[in-house]
Formats: sequence, C-alpha cells, structure tokens
Amino acid sequence: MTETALDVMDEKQMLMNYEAKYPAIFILGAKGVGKSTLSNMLLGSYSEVNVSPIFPISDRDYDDDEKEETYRTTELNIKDEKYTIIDTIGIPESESNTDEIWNKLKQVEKKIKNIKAYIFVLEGGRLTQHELLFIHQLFTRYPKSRTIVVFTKVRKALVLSSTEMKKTFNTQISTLLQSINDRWIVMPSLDLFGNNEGKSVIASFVNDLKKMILSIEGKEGSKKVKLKGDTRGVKSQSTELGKKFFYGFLVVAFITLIIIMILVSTNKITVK
Ligand SMILES: Nc1nc2c(ncn2[C@@H]2O[C@H](COP(=O)(O)OP(=O)(O)OP(=O)(O)O)[C@@H](O)[C@H]2O)c(=O)[nH]1
Ligand SMILES: [Mg+2]
Repeated sequence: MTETALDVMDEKQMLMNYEAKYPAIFILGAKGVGKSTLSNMLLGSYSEVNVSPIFPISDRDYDDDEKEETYRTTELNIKDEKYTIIDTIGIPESESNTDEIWNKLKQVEKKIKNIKAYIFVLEGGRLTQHELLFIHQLFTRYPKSRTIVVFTKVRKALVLSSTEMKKTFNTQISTLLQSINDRWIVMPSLDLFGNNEGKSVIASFVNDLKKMILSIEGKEGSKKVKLKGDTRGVKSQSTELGKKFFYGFLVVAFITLIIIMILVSTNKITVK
C-alpha cells in the first residue's frame, strides 16, 4: 500500500474528529473525474513525478476493490484561515450501489457543523444523458449558495479561454451554472502544459479557486450573531448618549446653584 501524508483512520474515529475541525471544503463528483488531483493541487502538491501525493490518485485502470474509504481529510490554509479538505469517494454515475454512497456522504456531511464550500468536480466536454442526470442529482442534493464547479480533463484551448469553455455548455448546464452564480472554473493539468508552464498555470488556477472559496460567505448563523451584536451596539450607544446628557445637565444645574448661592451670600441678589 502506498504511504501518504495522511494517516488512514478508522471511519468512526474520523467522524468524531470532524465535529471539532475547521470549516470544511467538500470535494464531490463521479469516479475518476480528478477529485484527488484537485485536492492535491489545492494543497500545492503537483509535479510531473508526484512521488507522494497527499491524496492518493487513482490509476487509470484502477481496481474498485481497493477503494473502501468514503473520504480522506487534510488541512488547507487560505489566507491564514484553516479549512478541512474532504476528498470523497467517487460516486458511480449509474450503478446500483449509488444510493449507499450518497447516504454515506450525507452522514459525513451531517456531522460537520460548518461547511464552507461544496466543490463539484465534473468532466468537461460533451455529456451523456447519464452524466447530465448525475449532475442534476448533485445540484439538488447540496446547497447552491455554497457550490463551486470545477471542470476537468478538457483541451488546452478550453483551459485558457472561458469563452471557448462556455461554447461547450448546453442549456441545461448553463442554467445550472447560473443557479450557482457562475462559480465555475476549469482545472489545468501538467500533461497539457508541460512541467514549467504547467506549474504557473496551475498556481494561478489554485489562486483563483481559493478566491472563489473565500467569496462564499460564512455560515448564516455567524451572520445573525454579528447582526445581533451590532443592534446591541446601537442600543448601548444611545443609552450612553442619554446618560452623558443627563450628567451634563446635573453639572450645569449644580454650577448654577453654587453661583446663585454665592451671589445671595454676597448680597448681590436678594431673595424676598
Ligand atoms: N488529462 C487529465 N487527466 C486527469 C485530470 N485530472 C485527473 N486526471 C487523471 O484521472 C485519473 C483519476 O484522477 P483522480 O484525481 O484520482 O480522480 P478521483 O476523482 O479522485 O478518482 P476516485 O477517487 O477514484 O473517484 C488519474 O489518472 C489522473 O491523473 C485532468 O484534468 N486531465
Ligand atoms: Mg480520489
């Protein structure tokens, strides 16, 4: 078995650990579309001879029996904030055990309190009816406000030009992408660009993808807490102002009283 930077943990233990972990970034998609390749790219792990990728890459003709884990996780830093990447098992697009995998993924998702983003990894190019159905399933199962689509395995021209990429979208795909505010991006690969150019193209892709992740707002809950705090702030500000006004008035009244008493005592004014 290949040694990776990740310890292979018992699933139950991993589920327990999740609850205390950082905001999660779910990487989801069909089998062999490039989820682990993408996860490694986000972690800065890509090179022509990738001896020890953080997430194991599937062989082109891999054996399904080797793939028993539902997911693997590791930490990712974006601008000094920590996130947990969850690289999930490939969902079979049209096989009978699909439900079981969807359910397993749901269980993992339920355990995580704070999910930053769901990244759907889709193979670019012309889509079969099966693939379209599968993509619809993904879009209905996860919140659109937190979804990003990454297209993989496309021609160089499509990596380099979003206008060219858009030409490959049919109406269904365009509509789905609009429903997530057009948060989509195309993943480059080293085989297309060669090692030198490839590294800078991938670095810029990773940078853009990280920005896209950050553009997704924090949890609704934290927004509410903030608003509550703000309102409290406004209320206490007005109370503070009222207090200041009251004490100011007391000071003026006291000084006026002293002046009157002095004037009375020096017979400058008489009180009848
Ligand atoms: N040409 C090309 N090949 C890619 C790209 N992304 C991934 N691959 C190849 O596709 C195969 C599968 O990649 P993985 O990253 O393991 O895919 P995965 O989605 O994690 O696969 P599972 O975990 O088995 O579902 C590997 O041989 C990769 O080298 C890409 O953008 N272009
Ligand atoms: Mg994988």
